[in-house]
Amino acid sequence: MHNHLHYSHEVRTALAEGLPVVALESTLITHGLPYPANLETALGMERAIRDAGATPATIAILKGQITVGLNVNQLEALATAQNVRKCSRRDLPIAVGLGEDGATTVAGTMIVAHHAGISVFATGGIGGVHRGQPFDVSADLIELGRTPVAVVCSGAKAILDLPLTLEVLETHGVPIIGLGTETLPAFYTRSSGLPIDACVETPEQVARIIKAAQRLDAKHGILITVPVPVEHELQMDAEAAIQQATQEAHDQGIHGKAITPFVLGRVAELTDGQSRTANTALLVNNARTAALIAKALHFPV
Ligand code: PSU
Ligand code: MN
Repeated sequence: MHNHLHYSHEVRTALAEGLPVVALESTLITHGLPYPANLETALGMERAIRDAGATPATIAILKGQITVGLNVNQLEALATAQNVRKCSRRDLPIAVGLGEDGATTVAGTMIVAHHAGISVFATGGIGGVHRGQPFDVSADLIELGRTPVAVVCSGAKAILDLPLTLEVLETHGVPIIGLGTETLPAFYTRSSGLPIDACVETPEQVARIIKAAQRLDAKHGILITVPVPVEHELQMDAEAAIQQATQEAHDQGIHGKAITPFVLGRVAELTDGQSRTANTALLVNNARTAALIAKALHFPV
């Protein structure tokens, strides 16, 4: 355990006792979902992890202090705050050095989780390669290539170029495992049709792969993909809504950090809220699944 990190009492105790802990990111709270859905989802993910018998550790930077495990008041403050810095690898020293509030992305959360000794992390979709902009590659992919944390997700953000994202992950040596799926999940829907590296059926099998990577002294992460639950899969054509929203963002000159919130908000409108239902359902399901994997890692049968 690194002492430059601040731990909640609950997380500190769980780590000291060698109990299963699941890391959670905070960018989905500040930049991924609107209030109050963001707070409800964050609390729902924490509850799912506790119900499954593990301890949740939501990670963020509070006034420059890297914090592992947030209480309800801290989650609520983040969920309603404006102008929180979105912290990927390059942003962490800035937020810490300047005493700012920061929300960690997948990359930022992996770095802190690894320092804290947490090896399983749950989220919705990782960053990836942007459509039509093959040099706009999320730092998430590079981090997966160099930090040994298992990331449980439902694929990449729906607005990305999935085939190119898979190519970059392959280059960086990141295994992509499907838990209950033979293809890469497409976030709002269960299958993109794209091939992945292995299909397994149980959290115990995932734990065996993580253990094998640890024995190999692997420096890279592992991507564990879990499809959105069948009953919450988007029924309409997600692709058409995503393309329309992306075109509107382009036409209105929206770019940079503003693109994801704009596109996700428009997709929610265009799908009558169905995309948001799928998004929250997969987040809670991934949290629960990550807890089962963490338990299988800590208490092998
Ligand atoms: N997926 C979503 N919404 C989000 C994100 C992912 O549906 O807001 C966040 C995650 O925190 C992810 C980050 O790590 O976006 C990637 O951002 P970038 O492309 O700037 O690296
Ligand atoms: Mn990006």
